[in-house]
Amino acid sequence: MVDTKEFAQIQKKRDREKAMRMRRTTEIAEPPDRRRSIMHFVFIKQNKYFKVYNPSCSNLNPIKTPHPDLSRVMQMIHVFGHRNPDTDAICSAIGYAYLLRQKGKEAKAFRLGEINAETKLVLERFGVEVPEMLESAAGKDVWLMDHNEFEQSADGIEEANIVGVIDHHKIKFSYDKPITYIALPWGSSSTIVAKLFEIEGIEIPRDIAGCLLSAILSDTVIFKSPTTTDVDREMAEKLARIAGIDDLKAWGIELFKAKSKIREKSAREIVLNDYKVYDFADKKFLINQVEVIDDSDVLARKEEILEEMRKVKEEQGLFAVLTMVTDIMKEGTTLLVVADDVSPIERAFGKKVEENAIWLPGVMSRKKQIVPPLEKTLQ
Ligand SMILES: [Mn+2]
Repeated sequence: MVDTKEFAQIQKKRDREKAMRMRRTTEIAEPPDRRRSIMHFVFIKQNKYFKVYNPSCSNLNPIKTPHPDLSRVMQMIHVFGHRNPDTDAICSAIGYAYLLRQKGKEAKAFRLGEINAETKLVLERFGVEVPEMLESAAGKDVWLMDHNEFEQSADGIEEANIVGVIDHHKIKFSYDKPITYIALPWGSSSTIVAKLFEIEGIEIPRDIAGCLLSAILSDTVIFKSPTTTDVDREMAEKLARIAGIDDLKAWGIELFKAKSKIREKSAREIVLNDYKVYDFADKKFLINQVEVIDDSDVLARKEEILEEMRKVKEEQGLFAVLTMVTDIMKEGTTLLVVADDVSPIERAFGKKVEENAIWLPGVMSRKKQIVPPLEKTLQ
């Protein structure tokens, strides 16, 4: 048993140590030369948004035990979104790399694949350069944007030094050391980036605002997707004012028109338009999405598309290839299905697959309305 006196002494000692730690943290934050390298972490700790960030604590006590990565802090940070990038993957990376640079870090946005027609339109409209392609992340300091699964990330990600993650997808991430992980269930990663500008008190330039705005419109399907939150709407309006976009919705439709120029695309390009590969209890699903203003162009080519889906399934040894043909005006999705066994898919959506298709009214979002029911049925 510990007696009261001894207990009080232990308590006192602990308080003293805590005070020392706190003092160190403040001291470290002050010298201007060191400030740059660790300000990020100190800022996060002192900020009222602490809970949201849930940052690593080891970074706060570098004098006592030098953090192994302090020496690398000024190395260039590679910021990138997922493979087969969409507008959010590209624009959130462009926005966050800019924000990091404003905070005195060396950071650059990269891409993990060719940009789509929509992203191209956005970058041209706001005069932003297409990010460089990243061949391998091995040995590099990286920030993952708009994804957290290694399967969707860069080659060599296992050998990269992950500094942080900003994402709005389900968390399937584990790492062998503490990092900054910012996850919020908002409509786009670009909304989170815009919020970070606000929190840091850094002004968003016009071109970055245009990129972030476009990514919000794209990811939320002009606010029609059930993933949309009030924060997305608020942020989009604020960004539109900065970017000089008067009619948000008209710009959104223009983006979707660019994205859905299906006639110019080959069946293969349609099947691999915007896909992600998922592993549901060892069954690999490739789930692709095509968002269109009018689905008749795509559905007229259904047989040709199904044929290509069968080829992709064979080539990649998949259990199923699904193509969501989402009509943003009708607000629904025709799910094209090629699978070893359609029964789990039928159970997941409570409907029969007829002629390789299921009509799903109201379904707009892969991650919220397609992935969860499949995962639930299969696991
Ligand atoms: Mn996204």
